[in-house]
Amino acid sequence: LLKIGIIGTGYAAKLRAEALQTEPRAQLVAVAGNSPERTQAFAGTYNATAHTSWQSLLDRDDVDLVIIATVNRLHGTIAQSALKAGKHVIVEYPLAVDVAEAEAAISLGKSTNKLLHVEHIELLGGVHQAFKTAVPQIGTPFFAKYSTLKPERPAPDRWTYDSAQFGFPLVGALSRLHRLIDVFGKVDSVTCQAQFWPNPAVNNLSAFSTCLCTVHLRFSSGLLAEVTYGKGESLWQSDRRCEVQGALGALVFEGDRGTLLNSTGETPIEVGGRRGLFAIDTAMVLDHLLDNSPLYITPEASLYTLKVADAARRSAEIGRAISIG
Ligand code: NAP
Ligand code: BLA
Repeated sequence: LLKIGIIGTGYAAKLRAEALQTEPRAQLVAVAGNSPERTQAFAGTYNATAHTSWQSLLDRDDVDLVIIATVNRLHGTIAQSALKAGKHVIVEYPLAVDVAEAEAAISLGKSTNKLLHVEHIELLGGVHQAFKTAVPQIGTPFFAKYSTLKPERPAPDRWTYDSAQFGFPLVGALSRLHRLIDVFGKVDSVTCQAQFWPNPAVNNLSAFSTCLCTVHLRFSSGLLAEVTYGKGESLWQSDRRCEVQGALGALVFEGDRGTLLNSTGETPIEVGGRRGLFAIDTAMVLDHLLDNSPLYITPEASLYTLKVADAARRSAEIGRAISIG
């Protein structure tokens, strides 16, 4: 029986704990959270021990696997400490907000011979599966446009609206770049613009009320992609749309609806759901640890996308294109 500790008590942590409740091969034994009340409540619900710090959870000898589902800023440090403590690690994306920290965690995973798995549930979702299956039907793709905009009014006083906790927007929302890199491969260069609106209602200089990033990616294949990501109270129009144009046709995904366009007209594409993805990820990790079955992603692949996202951050800062080494 694999004994599991969860760090975090929010949405992802809850779905992990629920997945473990129906899992005969594993048992949730410990949880470490931020606010003591929420940690106690979480521990009570799932019959685990509450810890006031993630360090004390890592000190336990009976924990085999740690799930890191707390704010992004802490991912890299906790992952490294957990591996040093001899634990297997699942970390929700991003592996770290900083490239050097992510690299250090990956080499620790290798030297300790423990599993380091970075969750990328967007790859498991119905839209991505349908997208990946349909891409060969449009011939050589040359242009992609992917936009996720989320108006939220008023801007919440949450860690996801604080650059110090979330990281650069495309680092925190790494899945937006990772989806495209998973399908289209290596990136040669990146140009990015980022806008932030301050949030005077929050007593914290790294908090924003809106962020909006647009990045252009030149893939090694020659494909050009434009990715827009934004959230907050200055946005008035929501968007969740991905479009790819190719020599023989185009694919458009709007929300959960997919369409193939080509010389014969328009054909709807069947798209599966995006529920239960944390449970699928959890089961795949247990299958991997206990039966040696393959995982759907490597930490190196996640690191590569993190490098592209970090290049986008630097590009926005200096106002010029950045080549990916
Ligand atoms: P969430 O619901 O906001 O939970 C965040 C957790 O971090 C809570 O336990 C919260 O505790 C704690 N926390 C908040 N501020 C903190 C601070 N300053 N220092 C230490 N801990 C703090 O977030 P979530 O959606 O579960 O996201 C957790 C991780 O999963 C993130 O890395 C995210 O990128 C990743 N992820 C989430 C999803 C998703 O669908 N939600 C999908 C993919 C990846 P308190 O509430 O007590 O403050
Ligand atoms: C991703 N969702 C995320 C992330 C955060 C949240 C912090 C990681 C950062 C990012 O990629 O943006 C948080 N998502 C939320 C919150 C809500 C939300 C607070 O929808 C509030 C309603 N997540 C959900 C729900 C679904 C969901 C209800 O909370 C859908 C059933 C799915 N969230 C979901 C998926 C991802 C994600 C599939 C991966 C990102 C992607 O698909 O690109």
